Amino acid sequence: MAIDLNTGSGTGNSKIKNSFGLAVAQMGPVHLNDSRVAVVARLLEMMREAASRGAKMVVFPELALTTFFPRYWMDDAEVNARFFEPSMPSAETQPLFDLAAQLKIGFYLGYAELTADGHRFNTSVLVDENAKIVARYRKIHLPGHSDHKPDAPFQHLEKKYFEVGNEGFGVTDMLGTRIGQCLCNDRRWPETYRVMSLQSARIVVLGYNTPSWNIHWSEPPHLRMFHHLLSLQANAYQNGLWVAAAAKCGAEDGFHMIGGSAIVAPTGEIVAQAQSEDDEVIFSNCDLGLGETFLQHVFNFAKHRRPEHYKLITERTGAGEPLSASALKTTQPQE
Ligand code: ING
Repeated sequence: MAIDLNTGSGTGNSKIKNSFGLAVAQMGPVHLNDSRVAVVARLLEMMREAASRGAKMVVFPELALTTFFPRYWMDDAEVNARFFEPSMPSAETQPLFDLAAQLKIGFYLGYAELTADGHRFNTSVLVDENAKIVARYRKIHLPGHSDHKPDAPFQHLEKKYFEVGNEGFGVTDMLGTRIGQCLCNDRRWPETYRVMSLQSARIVVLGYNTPSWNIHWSEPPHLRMFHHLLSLQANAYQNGLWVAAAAKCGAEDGFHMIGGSAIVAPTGEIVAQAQSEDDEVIFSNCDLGLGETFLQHVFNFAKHRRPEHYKLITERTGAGEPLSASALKTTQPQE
């Protein structure tokens, strides 16, 4: 069924003609010894709160079911057994799906995926209002390292514990609109959003776990929050998107991660932001037509983009030498 992306069928009790009630459920710390049952109980409570605010969808964080375990050097057998999900839903997460179906609310959930044939991904899923998993995303931009840095205050072993995602940046028609998803470090890369906005996404949702400390240089702490919000705001504006980002934050066994969960409008403005570093639900009635203004004019992709001049973006991985004048020249495309 074709969806008119600009009228949507969102509910939301607001005067906005095509409002979409969107909630972000920020999580406070999850400690090494916290059980999945205890964590899921927190998620259930926030899902109820989100539904009570009129949300059609609630966004949970990256790796929402466990502590941010890439900060620890562990052998694979232990890490697989303690932190990965061999199935979704599982016995512990089934209550989340049951409540979602009861409340008729969709959700995004980040978790560590262990496939039947032993592959490991940092994964998120989009679940519709009937608790059906309608999309899966496997994190593409993996930060950190794969080697053990014993002298560092903590590790960041996403390149050890996860493979690069192999299913691309897809978008999904659900809840009366078109939604894309990504994870944490992906939000810092403009390519992430552009690929999804070129597929006409109207909303991009994501979870993150962002350490406050930089183990590579003494980065002033305020820059973590600044760069996080800058990434969301710039890319929301430049792609005519609503962007919703859910942190898992606070000090997990003493290791601090930033909060700053936010909902950002296609204007680039922050319309809702978490104030705590604990479990907290933020909500906005999003006008799905708001992006139209930008996508019809300043960011009218079809009218203004010139991909014939952008080839380096997909041809080169790292920065290299300047292109020659002749290589820079292109033949004007047929109008
Ligand atoms: N965490 C961090 C993030 O991208 C990071 C890692 C922080 C990279 C700051 C660069 C700068 O938000 C995850 N999990 O990707």
